[in-house]
Amino acid sequence: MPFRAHHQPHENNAITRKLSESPFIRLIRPAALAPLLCTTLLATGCATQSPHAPVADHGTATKTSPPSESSIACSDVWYEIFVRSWYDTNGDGIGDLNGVTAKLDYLKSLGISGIWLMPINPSPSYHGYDVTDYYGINPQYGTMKDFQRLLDEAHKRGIKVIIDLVINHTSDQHPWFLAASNPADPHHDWYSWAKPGTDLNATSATDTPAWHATPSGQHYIGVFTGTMPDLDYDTPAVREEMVRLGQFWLKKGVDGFRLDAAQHIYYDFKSQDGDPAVLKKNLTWGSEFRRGLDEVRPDAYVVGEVTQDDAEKLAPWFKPLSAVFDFPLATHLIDSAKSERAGDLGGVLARTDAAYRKATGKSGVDAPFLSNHDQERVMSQLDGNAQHMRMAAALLLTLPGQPFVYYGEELGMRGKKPDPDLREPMRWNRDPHARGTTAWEASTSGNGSAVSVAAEQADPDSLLNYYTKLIHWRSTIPALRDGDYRIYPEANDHLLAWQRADAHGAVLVIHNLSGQPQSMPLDVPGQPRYTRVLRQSTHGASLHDGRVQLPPYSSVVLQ
Ligand SMILES: [Ca+2]
Repeated sequence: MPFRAHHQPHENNAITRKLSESPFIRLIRPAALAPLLCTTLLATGCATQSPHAPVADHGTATKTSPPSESSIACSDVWYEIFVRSWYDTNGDGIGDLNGVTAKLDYLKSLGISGIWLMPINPSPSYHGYDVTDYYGINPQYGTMKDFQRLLDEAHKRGIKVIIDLVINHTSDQHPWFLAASNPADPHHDWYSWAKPGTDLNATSATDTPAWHATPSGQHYIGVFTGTMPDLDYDTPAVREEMVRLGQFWLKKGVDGFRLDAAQHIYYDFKSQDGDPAVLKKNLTWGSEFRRGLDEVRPDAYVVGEVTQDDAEKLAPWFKPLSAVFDFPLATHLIDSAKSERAGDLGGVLARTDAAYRKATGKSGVDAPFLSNHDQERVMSQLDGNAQHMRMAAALLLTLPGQPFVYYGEELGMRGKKPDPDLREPMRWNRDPHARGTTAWEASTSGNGSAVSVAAEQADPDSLLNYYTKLIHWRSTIPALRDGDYRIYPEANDHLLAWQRADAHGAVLVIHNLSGQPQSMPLDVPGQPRYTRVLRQSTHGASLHDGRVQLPPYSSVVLQ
């Protein structure tokens, strides 16, 4: 289901105040302002989505403009935050919810329109993916009041907030599981127990032992580890509880969820890999959950973690959920940036778009990303090559859908496994020990003082400013943000080109992945004629004699 913009009057007022302070608005004579605002509104139709585009939100223009197609398919750039590593406001070295609030203006200036908070519930682990109280806030991160303030402040800035919902499994210290070992307790049926004849050596869907023993010698399923017992979704009370849980957080004001381990709700054993009956049960559950959320908030954005290796296997999930993360695409994007060759990426994008369009009847539903908290950071995958990093970012941020950026990615932070090294403290200052920088673990991944917000904000050519520029391309060019994907034929393997088209017209995006200048013909039969360079990531792109000339490692948008 498409994401619908969440318009609240108080948000719009906040944006009006912000805009009246913006240099862009101040530069324009009042007489010129009204038509410009109207035109822009009609073109974007996405008032709370475009942080740096001039947004008409005062009265008449909003009311008299019919909702445009683009307001239905508004495409946000999301940002994944590990709260523990983000920003510490009380000096205990641990990031906190007030720290997220404190840095909303940083995200706003980057152009982010939504944040995904990794688990914020109480949990015995540092990462939080084993919850002991789904209705509470991890006391290390703050209080429910802090969370409410974070939601209010984010919404004032037009930034949506989704939270991680870790509902495939609980912690083995969750009161439900502690009670469940008693077969007479109603919670016993909330988990899956071995019966006589069960193969206790079975391999789980994540390639670990599936069965684990309690101290009393009963065996239960834990698809990831024994400390994460899987809930049994065949038990109606479990499904009802999780709908209640989703509704609880929507009523608090969250804008949706990231569903952890979504495919493992019913996919427990390796032997079930690719089993259509298991997929069907998962999708049926997803639809039931979605209907429950719809009762409170039909526009809630729900993005699922489904680790499958091609778009055909991901496509069915786009019916119950708003989107699933595009894991296979991430690999292709990084491979192309690294090899400086398009390879099959153009074909992958076309097949992906076709698969999702077939499943949903829409374009632009994808949730692309480069890496997340479970994967080697992009800059490490690219061996620290700054040009390749820029190309990967440019590919990501010119795609259809709702791209996700992992915190620190925009700085070029590095990090390889083990997991804690993928989740190191966000680098705010040149000095890693500066006040506010979290210290729950040391920064060991070789992120020097130059890889910091302070250093990169001061450098116009920094990766941070590159991300900011690309995200703002997206917020100021409606077709780039909300348009659908159309393949554009080109034969040069160092180039990647695609069209993005909406009701207002098409733009052509071209990336030169290589370190050499490249040129490309634009007089392709059957394709629109592009005659103007609308944006370029570096200087020196030009159009003449029916060809576009591209400097090394550059991206352009043509109209
Ligand atoms: Ca703290």
